[in-house]
Amino acid sequence: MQRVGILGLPQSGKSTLFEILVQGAGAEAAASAAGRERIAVIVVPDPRVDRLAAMYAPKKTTWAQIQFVDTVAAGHPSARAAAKGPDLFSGVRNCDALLAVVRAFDSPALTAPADPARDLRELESDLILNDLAIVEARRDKLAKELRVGRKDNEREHALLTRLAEALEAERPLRGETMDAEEEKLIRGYQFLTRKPLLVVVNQGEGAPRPLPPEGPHTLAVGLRAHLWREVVGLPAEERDAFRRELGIEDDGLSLTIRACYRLLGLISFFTVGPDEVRAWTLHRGDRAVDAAGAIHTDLAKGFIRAEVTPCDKLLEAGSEAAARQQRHARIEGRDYVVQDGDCLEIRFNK
Ligand SMILES: Nc1nc2c(ncn2[C@@H]2O[C@H](COP(=O)(O)OP(=O)(O)O)[C@@H](O)[C@H]2O)c(=O)[nH]1
Ligand SMILES: [Mg+2]
Repeated sequence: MQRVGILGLPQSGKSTLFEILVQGAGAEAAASAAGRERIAVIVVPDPRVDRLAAMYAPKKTTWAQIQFVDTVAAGHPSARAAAKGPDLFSGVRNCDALLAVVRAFDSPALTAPADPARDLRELESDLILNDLAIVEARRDKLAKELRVGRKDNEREHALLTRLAEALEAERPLRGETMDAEEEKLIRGYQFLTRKPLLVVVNQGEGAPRPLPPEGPHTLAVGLRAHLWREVVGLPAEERDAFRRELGIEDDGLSLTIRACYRLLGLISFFTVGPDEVRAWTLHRGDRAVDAAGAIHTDLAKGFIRAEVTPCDKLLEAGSEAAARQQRHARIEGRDYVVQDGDCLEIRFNK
């Protein structure tokens, strides 16, 4: 399951967004063992799953899931002093992506007027310093080894030198190109500025502010935390009507999750039948054999072929038989690149 860590300066609206996600999905949040984070497993809303479930009336319907982590304020001077270096971000270190909430509304609790670009710079520079501390500590150790003639980590030393240069020039590592071997060398460090970043500009109630520029592995969306918090506070059946009244088309949960999927390059495929209709998560570009492996390692090991029907065609046809008759079902091999919305049936040798 993919994990997204929410970061931001104090009072930017992190916890408000987290509540929107938790309540919107009808989930529950749990405190982490250290007590510094709250974690929630969120069911990914997907109207395609609803429609497939209506068609099959299965015994069980399983939606995809994604995890969100709400942290204590990062980048706050007192938080910075309290937590020594890397520890400040320990709660999001093992996340697949980071979500930075920046404040674009004026808050009575804060004297500084809203300046999303300034806050984003401040947060990014905290992340950069955190990565730089790790890079430098490791590079010093490797340099000592090199001096006494131990050359086995020469490649890593050269790479870390390059990364240190980027960080010192205040360039996050998201923009650095690395080959597969280099990726592997640094994977264990979990560099924060290497993680894809979703910037959520909390627009407040006023005129929306421009979004920061998007870049490599960086997306930006606008959010109206207060308003959307009110909407999810209503009973589920009243939410749509209230949203229409306010002229809000989207809801915070769907918008945030869609953005995370886009940021992480995720797609969904489905398995369908009278027992279960289920959504699964893959990376864009993954093959049929990877989809089989997501379901069970045995299915990947014994993979023979996949029967593929795009779910919109299946829903249009109304039944598997009709979809076959209309030639929407195809047989594909292990290297078939799975498309978002494919319904897959994997044939395999036990
Ligand atoms: N006016 C306004 N206040 C907001 C908005 N979003 C959050 N707040 C308020 O800002 C304060 C901090 O929000 P919170 O989510 O706790 O921020 P955190 O410190 O980043 O977790 C709370 O009093 C929120 O009610 C918004 O969109 N508009
Ligand atoms: Mg908070």
